[in-house]
Amino acid sequence: MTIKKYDGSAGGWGALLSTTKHLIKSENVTTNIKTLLKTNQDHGFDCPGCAWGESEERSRFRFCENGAKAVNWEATSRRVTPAFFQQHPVSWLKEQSDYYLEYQGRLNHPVQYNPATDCYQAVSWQDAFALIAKHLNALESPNQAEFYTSGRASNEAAFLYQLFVRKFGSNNFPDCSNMCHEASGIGMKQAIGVGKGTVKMSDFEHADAIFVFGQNPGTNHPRMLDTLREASRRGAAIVSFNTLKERGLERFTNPQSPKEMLTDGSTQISQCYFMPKLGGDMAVVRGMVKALSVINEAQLAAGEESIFDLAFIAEHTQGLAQYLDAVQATPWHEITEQAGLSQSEIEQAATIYYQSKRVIITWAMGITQHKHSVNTIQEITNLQLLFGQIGKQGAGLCPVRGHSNVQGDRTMGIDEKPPASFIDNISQAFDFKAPSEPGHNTVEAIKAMLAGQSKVFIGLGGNFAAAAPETALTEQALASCHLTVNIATKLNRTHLIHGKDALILPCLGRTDVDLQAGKPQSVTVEDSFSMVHASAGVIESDIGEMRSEPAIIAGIAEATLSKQPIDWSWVIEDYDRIRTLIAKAIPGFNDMNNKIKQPGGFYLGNSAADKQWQTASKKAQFMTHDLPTHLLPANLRALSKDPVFVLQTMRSHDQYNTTIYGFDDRYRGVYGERKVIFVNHNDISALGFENGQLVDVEALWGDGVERKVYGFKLVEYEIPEGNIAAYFPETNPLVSIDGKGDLSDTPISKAIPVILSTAVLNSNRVDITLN
Ligand SMILES: Nc1nc2c(c(=O)[nH]1)N[C@H]1C(S)=C(S)[C@@H](COP(=O)(O)OP(=O)(O)OC[C@H]3O[C@@H](n4cnc5c(=O)[nH]c(N)nc54)[C@H](O)[C@@H]3O)O[C@H]1N2
Ligand SMILES: Nc1nc2c(c(=O)[nH]1)N[C@H]1C(S)=C(S)[C@@H](COP(=O)(O)OP(=O)(O)OC[C@H]3O[C@@H](n4cnc5c(=O)[nH]c(N)nc54)[C@H](O)[C@@H]3O)O[C@H]1N2
Ligand SMILES: [Mo]
Repeated sequence: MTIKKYDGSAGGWGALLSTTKHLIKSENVTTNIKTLLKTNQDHGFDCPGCAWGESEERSRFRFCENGAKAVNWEATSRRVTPAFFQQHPVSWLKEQSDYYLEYQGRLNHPVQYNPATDCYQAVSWQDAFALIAKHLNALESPNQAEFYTSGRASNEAAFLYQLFVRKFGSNNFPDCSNMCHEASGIGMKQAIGVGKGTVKMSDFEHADAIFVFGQNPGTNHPRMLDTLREASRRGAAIVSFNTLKERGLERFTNPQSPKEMLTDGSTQISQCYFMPKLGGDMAVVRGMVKALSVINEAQLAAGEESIFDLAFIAEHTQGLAQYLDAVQATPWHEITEQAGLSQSEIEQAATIYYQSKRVIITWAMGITQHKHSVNTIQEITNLQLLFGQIGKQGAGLCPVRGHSNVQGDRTMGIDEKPPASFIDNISQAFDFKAPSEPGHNTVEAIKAMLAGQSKVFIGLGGNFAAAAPETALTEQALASCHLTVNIATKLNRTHLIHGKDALILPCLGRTDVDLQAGKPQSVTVEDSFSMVHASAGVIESDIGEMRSEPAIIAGIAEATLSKQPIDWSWVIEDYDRIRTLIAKAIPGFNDMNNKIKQPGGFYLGNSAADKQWQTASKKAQFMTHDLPTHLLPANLRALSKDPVFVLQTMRSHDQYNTTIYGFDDRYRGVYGERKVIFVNHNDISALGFENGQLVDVEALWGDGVERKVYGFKLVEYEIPEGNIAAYFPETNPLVSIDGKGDLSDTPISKAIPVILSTAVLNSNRVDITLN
């Protein structure tokens, strides 16, 4: 392992070199280069890397280093065949690293677990579908099955999946969103009547300031850096709040700009970079509003106009007085203690905010994976409402989604608690009574499986065992099922934690040409800006027995329900037919087949952006909450006699969620190792430890359960004292299944109270490196 401080800008030659390295290492160099050139182009495919949108100027190449990694990873010529499974029993595969499992290549044949040999073995599609139907139809209640979705599934796949499951009789739709942006949806829905971001891509061209909270775009949304770079060059203020110094938020060289590349130029991204404590963002925003209220009062006293947008507030909102009372009642010492920023830093941020006519606020997992995430998002919304920064050009709220179609999947009804209107629409369009009782989210699904209430798990993509909290319990939950089914492109840990019966069903990915009845098909996705557009794979390779996700879902549905409520086989012969059904049932999708032919697709609209508030009061709602107390130093100290740290679990530059592409985290200067803990220099000294030392990490959830991971290397880093950071999924055993966000139920993976001790053993899975 090497640690080498990264002094360059994000992007630049490093990104280009890394893209090239990944291309060259792949077995399909030319095909993959050609493939990359079709990423995010009209008539190309939507990048499976992230849910950032496209600017209207679509002639340019639109891929980034990490998009290239995602594409290469999928477009490998390596194959996991039935012969591979015959040679490698499940018990052996379980001992291998996550990297090893996915590196073996694309799954190319449906396989079924054989307990006699402990191996998966080839099965026909027909027998696989029949086995699923047998298990599902034997259940006492349709609610005894869990239907998981990861956010790569297309609109077409997701729509068919939910239609099948609802006709079968359940709303049990745990999904990756439950672990991701759930709080954004809930927080905004209550406050402004819509659970999606209110901005369009073009708004970034008009914003005077962009506030970025709890997000690492250099790694996770690299195309967003391009947008921020343009904004910064035009003079917009970019203000970042991040507990870590993330290189991509500081400086960026666009690898697709010949001038910047040749002149070694780069663009400063953030004008101000604040490093609050983990979970301190709600206090930061409260402090900003407090500072702004003081400025406001001074203005009024001087006989000047209010700095708040009083006309907007009067016409469009409710609840301001109560909120301002709460702000006034929150003392500065409470705010600064929680925020980990000084009053003057917060005032500086507030000044930039109010001097900017148009402000966009973006956020991701640093905001959504906390206990108080819904409250934080509502505090952010309050600030924007106070200044009329929603529903005008260049302004608004922008939760930056994760998986490339996670937003679309929700629109299509992958929702365990669907609104009544959605259920009515499905019931009417397909002439059956869709179930209205709420189903299970991710955490509830794990609990239902553990309790023996749910007996079947079906995963449409994803890696449930590795992504979900409390690895030991999640694995126990899956292993207790009568049947586990995974529809997947690549082998992963979830496939090895199998039920009594188990199937792995190999599917086509985003980059593959999808032929049905001899004709290539396209699917559609929705980005973070509510743009729906078509995506068609471009790679023709040896797909063996792989089938498309819609075809697999249709196969399962037909075996289980026969031709109810639709003729499944007929519908998948031409995906226009699926879209006709979507158009019939989902608002905003009328004439979908035509609308997706427009370059760039079509905009679904956003009621809040139109200043239509779909809340009970028909107004935008200021939401008033107390600041959280669980992360206050005194409360942390009470958990142990040893120093208690707050741990966030996050992504390295070389991973896609549970998919590990490699062992480097270039911008953070870590090479060849993933089991690291980023920690402040002073904390290392105070503990009497040394930089580079191995430690064991124990979580303290106060429930007496031991949750520990072993043998992590300390890496000195710019991070607030008392806060530490490490990668998931290695640290998921530390996340408690009961440590959930209020209202969102999202596992708290950004604030785990832990203690560190000198490593006693260095166990865990053996990691196998590429070279
Ligand atoms: N290459 C790549 N792209 C991806 C993914 C991937 O794994 N790899 N995953 C996709 C998915 S599903 C998602 S959801 C997104 C995730 O995108 P991000 O949200 O950027 O992902 P994380 O790595 O979890 O990073 C969290 C960031 O927030 C900061 N942070 C953590 N806690 C706090 C806090 O309390 N306050 C503040 N202010 N900052 C905090 C961390 O330091 C870090 O910079 O990316 C998507 N895109
Ligand atoms: N501790 C901690 N835990 C977290 C997080 C965190 O920050 N910290 N982040 C959470 C977040 S934001 C998310 S979104 C979840 C992610 O949870 P998931 O979405 O469940 O996990 P992924 O790692 O994205 O899934 C990877 C697998 O998807 C399959 N796959 C890839 N492409 C396709 C495809 O096109 N079709 C199909 N059918 N399968 C495909 C491959 O087999 C691959 O192994 O993890 C969550 N877990
Ligand atoms: Mo996510």
